[in-house]
Amino acid sequence: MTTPALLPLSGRRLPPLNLGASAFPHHRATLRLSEKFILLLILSAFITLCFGAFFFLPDSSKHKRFDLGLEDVLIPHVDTSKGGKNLGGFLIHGQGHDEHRHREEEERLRNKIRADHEKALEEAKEKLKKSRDEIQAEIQTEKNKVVQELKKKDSKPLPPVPLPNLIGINSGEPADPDIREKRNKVKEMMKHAWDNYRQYGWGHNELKPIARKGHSTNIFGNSQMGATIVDALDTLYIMGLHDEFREGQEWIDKNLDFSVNSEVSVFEVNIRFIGGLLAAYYLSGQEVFKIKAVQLAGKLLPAFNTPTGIPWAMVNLKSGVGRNWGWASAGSSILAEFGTLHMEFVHLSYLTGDPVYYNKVMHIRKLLQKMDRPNGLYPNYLNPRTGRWGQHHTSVGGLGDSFYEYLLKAWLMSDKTDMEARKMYDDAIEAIEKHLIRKSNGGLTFIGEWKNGHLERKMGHLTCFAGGMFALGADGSRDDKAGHYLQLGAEIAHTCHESYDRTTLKLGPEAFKFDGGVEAVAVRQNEKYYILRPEVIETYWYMWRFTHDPKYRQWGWEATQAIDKYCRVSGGFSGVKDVYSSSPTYDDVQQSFFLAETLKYLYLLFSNDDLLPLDNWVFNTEAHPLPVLHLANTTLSGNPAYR
Ligand code: DMJ
Repeated sequence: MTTPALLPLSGRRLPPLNLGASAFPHHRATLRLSEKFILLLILSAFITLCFGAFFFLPDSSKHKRFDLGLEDVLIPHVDTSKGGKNLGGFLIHGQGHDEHRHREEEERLRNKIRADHEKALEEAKEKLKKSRDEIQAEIQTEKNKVVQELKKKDSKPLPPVPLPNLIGINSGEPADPDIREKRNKVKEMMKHAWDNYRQYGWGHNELKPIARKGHSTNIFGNSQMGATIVDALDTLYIMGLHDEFREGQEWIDKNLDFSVNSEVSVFEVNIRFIGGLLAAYYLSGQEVFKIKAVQLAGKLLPAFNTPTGIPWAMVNLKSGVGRNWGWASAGSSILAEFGTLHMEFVHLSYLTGDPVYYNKVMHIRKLLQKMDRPNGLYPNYLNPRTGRWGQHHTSVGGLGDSFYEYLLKAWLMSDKTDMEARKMYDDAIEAIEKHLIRKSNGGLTFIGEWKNGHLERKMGHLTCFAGGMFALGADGSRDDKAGHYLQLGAEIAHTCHESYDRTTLKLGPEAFKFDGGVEAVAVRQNEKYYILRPEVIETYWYMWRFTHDPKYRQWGWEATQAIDKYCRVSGGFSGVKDVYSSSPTYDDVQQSFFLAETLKYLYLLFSNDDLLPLDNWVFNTEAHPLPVLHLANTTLSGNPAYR
């Protein structure tokens, strides 16, 4: 008996059900079946069973019978000692039973089958009488069940991992009342930024504090993934803003969904989302953050499907299709983007026991190691199809910056065992010092940009992070040049402070020049803005940790006051368009990194060193702290022993 033979029962074919198959591609076939079709299928199976049972019942005259398992037809108290055999659940009885009793039972069985059959037919007819709306509602219920099942499957707990030593997550209260007050001021600013985002931009990526509505940029595609929530979590945590942390966690748990048809920046999503989620996981121990980080990482992996394994800059989270920025030289991927995945991806492999993430970033490293470097410098552009450099432009600011930072931090994060990363860092920094770092006529050390054999004497705000990086890398440097690198860090911090101090607002411009009598000042109008960036304050904090020179706290306090005075509005904090103007206009964006980085580094600057000590924590480039992994004598090649 086949299903089509039953179709006339319904009198008409229902249109095939569409249970949102696009959302659940692997359930596509099932979900397209019509509901009636499913009913009829069940019915036909039942009828087949009934008729089969009816026609193939053994003849009782042969005094043998199979127990069908129906309670009301069971022969009670079968005694196998009287010749009955138990064969794997089927009972075969011996001869000598009363024939009349068997006929009666057989008749009763036939009647029961007939009655069940009729009942099933009635039920099926009832179902077929249902209105379209009722059927739709039932479909919806079934669909919800499938969604719930899938969710359960997706969020199944990951293998347990022994957590590294998580030291200093609840410390840092300074004894000095003046410093405590400054620290509290920073916390109050965080609260102002968060509360306004909470009120006007909740769930959007960022906030427009003047228009008082959500904001997003192309780095997040057209998604609404709550970038500010994810980016801010660990800052909330270390500041003790636990209610705010919990509302963020709740939103992430209920709403953060990566199955969106949105083309996002692999780099930005990695540093802000994966970094933010991993840090929140390590600080709070809440599994949801780890699970979300791993889900998201899975969505980024298709970006690595290029001929060389160098990932595309962007990937569509739903389709997995990747591409590069239109503006990048010759279709290239960007050094600071594909070179800033290492920390997060190593942690993903550590936490999941799956080497796929580790292998992806190690492949990038190996490929870079093999390539010729003009003057020992890494160009910012690399074509992921050909594996060849694009334009020979090298920068420690935008397009290059965090690649160098991650070489150093890979070494630190490995408990200083990843010597390959340390060597690459040392080699790169040597070439940078030789070709890019100069002293201005006025005695300011600056880092310029190398463009096709020519040094541009311009430094970006982004480049100012390098002061902290040099200080962080001083210990363990080649030829014991620790003092030299700490000094270099101090000089960069000084130069960047000058770039702030020489403005009207005491906030630094986006880029500043050292040319034609100009020193640490922006020349072009479109380089005079300050968008709440953290790099200068980041360097103050590292320099403070390594030297405890009070000037770094002083400079940090100057910046705090300037931000509060010129960037604070009633709806949050905004960037300003011209730091040299006494009546600046706002850009109306509260960047997520303001909460993730700028305010976190300020808070750390006014905290004791036992809050997130640098021997135990390494900050990713978005200031998300990740613990040092003590992996000496181990590999991350998927050995379950290290899960
Ligand atoms: C942040 O997202 C990160 O620090 C990144 O490495 C560079 N730019 C911004 C902040 O300026």
